[in-house]
Amino acid sequence: MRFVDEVKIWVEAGEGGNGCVSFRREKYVPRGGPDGGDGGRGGDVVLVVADKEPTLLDLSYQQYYKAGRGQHGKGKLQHGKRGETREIFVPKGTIVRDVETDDIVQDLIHEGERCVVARGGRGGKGNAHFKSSTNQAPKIAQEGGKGGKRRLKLELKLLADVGIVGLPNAGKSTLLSRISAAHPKVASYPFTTLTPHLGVVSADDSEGFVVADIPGIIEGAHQGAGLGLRFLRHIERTNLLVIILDLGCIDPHDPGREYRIIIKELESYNSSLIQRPRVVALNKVDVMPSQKVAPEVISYYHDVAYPFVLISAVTGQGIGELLSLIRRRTAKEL
Ligand SMILES: Nc1nc2c(ncn2[C@@H]2O[C@H](COP(=O)(O)OP(=O)(O)OP(=O)(O)O)[C@@H](O)[C@H]2O)c(=O)[nH]1
Ligand SMILES: [Mg+2]
Repeated sequence: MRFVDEVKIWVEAGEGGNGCVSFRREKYVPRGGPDGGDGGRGGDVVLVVADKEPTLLDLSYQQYYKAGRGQHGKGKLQHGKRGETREIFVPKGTIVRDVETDDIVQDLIHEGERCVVARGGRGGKGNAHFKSSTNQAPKIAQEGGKGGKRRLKLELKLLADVGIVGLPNAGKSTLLSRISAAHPKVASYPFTTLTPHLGVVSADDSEGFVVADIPGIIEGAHQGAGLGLRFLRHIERTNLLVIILDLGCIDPHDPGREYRIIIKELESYNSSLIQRPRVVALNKVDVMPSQKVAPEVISYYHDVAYPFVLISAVTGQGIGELLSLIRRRTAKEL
């Protein structure tokens, strides 16, 4: 399935129905007064958060959404019916912006949350409202108001507590599938993961947390290399980053090379990401037993990227320690 995390749409609320000009006509009631009913309000356009929508995919097929118009008023003081509300379902984590002003209209987080993005026009008043001592038979009624219309940009930023970042092939997806029930694709070539995946890590004694696995980033991603940095938006809301590195790729003569690339790319995307608490996981320790890991590598990570942990996403070695580090580091936020 395609993963769509940005769309632009037009929304237009319904016009209000017109008020009615009518006079009471009944046998034995000569010159019955004005009895024109009011028009109904136009329908609103409302965004509704629904779990069933994992991405903004459905909205990318349709760009224009209009709510129903209010019915016109009728004689005998009958008011027009309200126009039908137009509901648009969006995933959790959708940020709504007005394209013209670029202001955030709403950040939609909770299941069932609703946000009126275009208000229906008011219903016009029927002539019954315009009767006065000097005008007993008004032949005027009000037209319905126009419905609001605007262009919106919807941006999905997944809601996760922990984000896994790393170069392609480092083992991000393997780690996610190890610690949660998610099954992202794992393969021995770079850029296996093309869209973000979420997994829930459950715990017996405390609340579980949500982990996001995103596509790999490479040097120069901020200039568009590889898949670029656009997927980093899905870890922007996390409380902690797990930076995962492939031990086999680390050169003891320059043990920080890969690590620095990741930090630099995170910084180019959003400098607040490098202030985020983080844990470094040196992966694939099964192919390089811990006692064989060069002391330069250990001392570099000890000094520069503390806390770090040696893990194997395949055998499970060090995963318990990684999870307890994650829990400890996020204890305040989670
Ligand atoms: N030996 C060993 N291999 C691993 C380990 N973790 C991952 N791998 C292998 O490394 C390769 C890449 O793993 P993925 O989980 O797909 O890596 P990724 O970081 O998600 O890669 P992209 O999605 O392409 O960015 C696969 O062949 C995995 O089987 C590990 O702990 N030990
Ligand atoms: Mg992957």
